[in-house]
Amino acid sequence: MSADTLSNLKIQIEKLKKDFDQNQQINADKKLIYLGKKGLFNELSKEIKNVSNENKKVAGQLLNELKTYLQNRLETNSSVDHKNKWVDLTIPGKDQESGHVHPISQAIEEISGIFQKIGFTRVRYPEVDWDHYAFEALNMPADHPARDEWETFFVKVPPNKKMGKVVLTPHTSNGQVREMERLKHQPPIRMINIARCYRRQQDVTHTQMFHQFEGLVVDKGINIQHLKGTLDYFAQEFYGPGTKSRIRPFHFQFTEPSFEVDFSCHICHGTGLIADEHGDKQKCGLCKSGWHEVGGAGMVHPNVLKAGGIDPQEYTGFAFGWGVERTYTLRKGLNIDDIRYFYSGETRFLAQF
Ligand code: FA5
Repeated sequence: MSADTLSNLKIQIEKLKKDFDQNQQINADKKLIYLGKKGLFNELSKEIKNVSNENKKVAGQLLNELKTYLQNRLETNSSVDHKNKWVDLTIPGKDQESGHVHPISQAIEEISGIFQKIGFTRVRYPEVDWDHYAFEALNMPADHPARDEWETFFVKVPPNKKMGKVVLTPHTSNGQVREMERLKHQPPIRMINIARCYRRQQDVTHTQMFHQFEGLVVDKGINIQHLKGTLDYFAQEFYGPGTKSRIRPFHFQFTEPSFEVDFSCHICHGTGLIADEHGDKQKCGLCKSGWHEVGGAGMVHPNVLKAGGIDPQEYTGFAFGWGVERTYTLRKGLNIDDIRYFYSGETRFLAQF
């Protein structure tokens, strides 16, 4: 047991030395990380309490040697010769690492551009909004069971008599009636609303904060073909030529009919099968079915048009709402199996984009 602890300590000392030698930071930072009060050396020294009494002396010696090693290295690596007090100005400086736009912000810019090319206007609506816009005006009256699907965070403030409680928006559909109001109930409407959304969900495909983009088109004579054409256009623009879209019957309270939207898989091109090294067909490992689901869509429910002051006898519309993270991770060449990485602050992950 005690020998084990001593050999563990030796391993950790070697690891720390290696880590120190590979660390490219400037000396002042390294000094703080390794020899600072809360530095790695002091952390490791605490291990001595686990070493048996008979081995404590050896452990102490090893730690002293480690400290001297680190101190010497810091001194020899320094561009300042402390003994002679001169500075070697010819030593090249260290490049400042420059950051870049977050991959999800890049995706948002690209998505906005794609829709702006076909006449959609990018809008922003509150991410902390009234229940009225998030649910009530979307044909989900108080206590309607459909509300449960949105796993909503409610804000602890007094409710408004007309607008209800305050919520962290669980979807960008809150922008639908707001846009109808902004345009004084006068179609044509062609909006793309991209914003943060919040839900009580967390796993490899869900985060508590995520982004959605919501399209809304309202005009005279708008039908499902316009929706399908828009989906196909986006599929080709965002995922590349040959990508197809598919709609499947679904249910949302605020669209009728409603659909789930899928895009064809870029690996197996919608077949669900790929050939292995012997030419035999195997199930596609990415999609398993040929298609990836990205979100919902449908024809705007007459009650939603009415809530926005638009006559459903005169106008019709379509709407769609998809997750930016989900849409982005399905892109060719990206193999992101956990969307939580986007918000982990892990620079080794983010630097790849
Ligand atoms: C909606 O939110 C509807 N508002 C979409 C809609 C708009 C339908 C307009 C019809 C007309 P849904 O709950 O399925 O639908 O979410 C849509 C997409 O948002 C999901 O497919 C997923 O891509 C993304 N999404 C939902 N919850 C999360 C989450 N917690 N983390 C990451 N992405 C999420």
